[in-house]
Amino acid sequence: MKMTFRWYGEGNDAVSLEYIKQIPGMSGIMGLLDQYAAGEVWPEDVIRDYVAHVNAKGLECEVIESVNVHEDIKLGLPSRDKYIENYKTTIRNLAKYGIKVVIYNFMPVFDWLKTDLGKALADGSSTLYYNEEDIKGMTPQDIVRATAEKSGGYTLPGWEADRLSELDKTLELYKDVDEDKLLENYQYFLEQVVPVCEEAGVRLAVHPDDPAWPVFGIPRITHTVEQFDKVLDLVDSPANALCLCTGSLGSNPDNDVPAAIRHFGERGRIAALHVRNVKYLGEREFYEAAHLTSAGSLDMYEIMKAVYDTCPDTYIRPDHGRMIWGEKGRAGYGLYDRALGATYLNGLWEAIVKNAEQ
Ligand SMILES: [Mn+2]
Repeated sequence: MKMTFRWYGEGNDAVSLEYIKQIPGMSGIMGLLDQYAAGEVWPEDVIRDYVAHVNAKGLECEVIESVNVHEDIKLGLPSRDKYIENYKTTIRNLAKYGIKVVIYNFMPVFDWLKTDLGKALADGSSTLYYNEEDIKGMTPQDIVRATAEKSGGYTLPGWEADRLSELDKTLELYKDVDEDKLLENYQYFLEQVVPVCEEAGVRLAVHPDDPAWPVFGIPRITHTVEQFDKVLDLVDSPANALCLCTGSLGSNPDNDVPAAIRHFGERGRIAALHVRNVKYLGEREFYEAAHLTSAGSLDMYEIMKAVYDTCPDTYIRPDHGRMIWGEKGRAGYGLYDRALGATYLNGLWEAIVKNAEQ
């Protein structure tokens, strides 16, 4: 297992690489270049400089997140071929500089969705929160506006302004796309991109829908074990893999997260994990809790044990943290609570490893 940390790039993250390096047991980062819109090629020289910069601080950069899939690919529009070619070029460019895993998602229109980015908890910390009741009174346009207003001026992955400015048009186009059609469009994408990944030595890792159910009646096909089985069967290759995000998949209590890790780990199809805890408050209502098992509703020991038993060589990062100790920053991506999370997960890991060696 390699413990990593998400980092948004110099000038785009309140957390420095120096601080990340000081977290015990941190091997590297999961990086991203969010200056590029979905469908654009990530240029080779920019990737080269980015990786060299991270390496110079004593950290690895083997995982890249948020190489976003252009909406036209998900919609199956004729223009998709151009964007698929660009995607292949980006994969090849990333592989040249040592990237082994590329995390992406196949969520139409919306990426992750929360109804409050700074919900106050009883202990004075704040966190991301979702309540389906709040969504019911909102249009998709409302939620985009609310999320942008609460971003604190930080870019939020999946909420790129240029993409969302076309929201009305995009929502109209999705009226003709049901789950079967979306899966068909997904297959078209994977059939072209996965062979390029195999050749380049990169594993594509799809991130689950967050939350793990459809929103605003838009189809979503990556939030249950059965759906992921279908996705993995579209192109049966180790390069067609998952980034199992425990907090996204686990937002729905019907998903047994440790069992899902075992299922896909045994199939050899987990390339990376985001590990976070969630606390259920009611039907489709939850907040992102501290990583500790007792702070939320997921069993973090069982999660790490399932990783150890079925995919021990994977990349992990502590996912979203709360804002604690007065820290201000990008929602979910402060330093302190994620560092605590990494340390806690490393502690669980040490105990699991030592217990297994006895
Ligand atoms: Mn995640």
